[in-house]
Formats: sequence, structure tokens, C-alpha cells
Amino acid sequence: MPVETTADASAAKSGNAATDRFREAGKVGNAEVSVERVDHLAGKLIKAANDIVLAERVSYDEFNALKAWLIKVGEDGEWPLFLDVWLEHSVEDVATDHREGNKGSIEGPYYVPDAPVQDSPAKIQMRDDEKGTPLLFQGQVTGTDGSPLPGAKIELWHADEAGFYSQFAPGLPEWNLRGGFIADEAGNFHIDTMQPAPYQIPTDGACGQLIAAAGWHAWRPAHLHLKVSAPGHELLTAQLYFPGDPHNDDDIATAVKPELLLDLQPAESGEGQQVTYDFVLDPVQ
Ligand code: MBD
Ligand code: FE
Repeated sequence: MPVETTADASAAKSGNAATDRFREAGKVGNAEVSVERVDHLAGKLIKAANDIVLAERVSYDEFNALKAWLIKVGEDGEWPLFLDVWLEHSVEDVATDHREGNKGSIEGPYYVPDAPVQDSPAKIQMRDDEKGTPLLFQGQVTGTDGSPLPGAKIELWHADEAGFYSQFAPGLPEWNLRGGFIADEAGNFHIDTMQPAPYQIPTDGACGQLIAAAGWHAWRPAHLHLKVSAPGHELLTAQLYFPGDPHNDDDIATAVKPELLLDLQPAESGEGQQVTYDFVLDPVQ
């Protein structure tokens, strides 16, 4: 078997990896959803679809195109991608609209738990010849009452300069550009990483087929993914974005919020950029 590289990346590989990851994440089969709630929600969804068919006079050709496409979404393992791109942002809004601390954003399909953890200050795992612009990401984690949260954990994961995520595109070291970081006794963290590229969702799978058929674009703006946690506080899942990215205003995943834009400065080290971004966590209710 020849060694795989990122040139061998495909929709089905990243999609099936995301599907496997979801199955392993312990989110399946442990939800308590009552018969009444399923009746209500599934009933509403089916009625909404029927209303569209009747109002838009959907033909058998269109119905069969939908059926074939839904089959392909499963074959390509792209249900996590499809749902996270086009639906998760609303679920995230509902889940977090009570918060007074930081705005969050969607997790997306490419989180992997249990990345290697280091004490801050630290450098995220990357290849010796990792390409791109160095990025120093630093800040402080506090509670909504302003008190610092010593030992808060910041998990960071993001794409590389070519737009690939380790463990979802072949040919990358397992934990490349993924890691956990423990803030110091004042809640401060300091992480050296590399600026990610804008991300185009795979074009050669079912989601790409829909995007092409509808004449949409497949881009997400460049982003950092984060989970910030501290005992007694709600887990914050967020993404942070780079001002000036052409897709900040038309993210395919509708996951950009003004509060999540970074204020980048030239790095004091002289290499690349640096940014300070503080996190405020809500207490557990
Ligand atoms: C991503 O990198 C992502 O963050 C989301 C939400 C969907 C697809 C790819
Ligand atoms: Fe992402």
C-alpha cells in the first residue's frame, strides 16, 4: 500500500471518519426523548416536508433525485457534515441563549476528544515544516463574576494552511494542530499555533453535489475551534474568525458571530501574528 497523503483526501474518507467519530462519542442511544416529543417533532418535520411538496408541486423526478441524494449522503458518511453545516447553528442558539458569558458557536464534525494536554505556555503539535503564518493565541479565562479560573482547560483544533484536519484527511500526524492546554493560576493561557486556511467542505461527496446542483458555494471562513472548560462552569464550544476573510459574511455553516472575530496584531516576536481573546464562562445552573 502506498503511503497516503493529503492529496488522497476525499469526501467519503472525511465523512466516514466523522461518522465513526460520532458513533464513538457517546452521543448515540443515551438521549431520553419521550414518545410525546418524538410524536411532536417528527410529526412537525414530516408535515413541513409534505407542505413543501404540495406548495411547490414537487414532481416524481424531483422526489427521486431527493431519494437518490439521501442514499448517497449515507454512503459517503456525510450525515454529520450535512447536519452540522445546515442545522447545528440553530441547535447551538437554543442551547446557549441563556448565557451571559461568551458567545459560542457550533462544534462541527471534526472534534476529537482526549487530545494530548500541556500546561500553558505551550506550542500545539505541528509538523517540523508546518507551513503558514505563526499565530500566538493568548488570553484569560474568567467566570461571569470576573474571577479568574485557574487551571481552566482550552482545547484547540483547526485546519492547516491547506485546509486539512488531522484524523479526517489522510497523511497528517494524528494530533496535528490539536491539543489541550491548561491555563495558569491566574487563568491565563498562551498557545503557539499556525493560522488556518479558509475551509472548503468536500466537493466530491453528497454535500458537494447538493452545493453544485443548487449553485451555492462550499466555503467556511478560516476558523479556530475551541472548547473551554472549568469545574463548576458550563462548557463553552466556540469558533474564532479572522477579520477580512471573504466568507465571514456568508459562511456556509452560518456559524460566524461578531463577538467571535479576532483582533489580530503583528507578533511581538516579529514572526506572524498574535491575538488576545478572553473567555468568560457561565456558572453551571
Ligand atoms: C468544518 O471545519 C466545520 O467547522 C464545520 C462546522 C463544518 C464543516 C467543516
Ligand atoms: Fe472547522
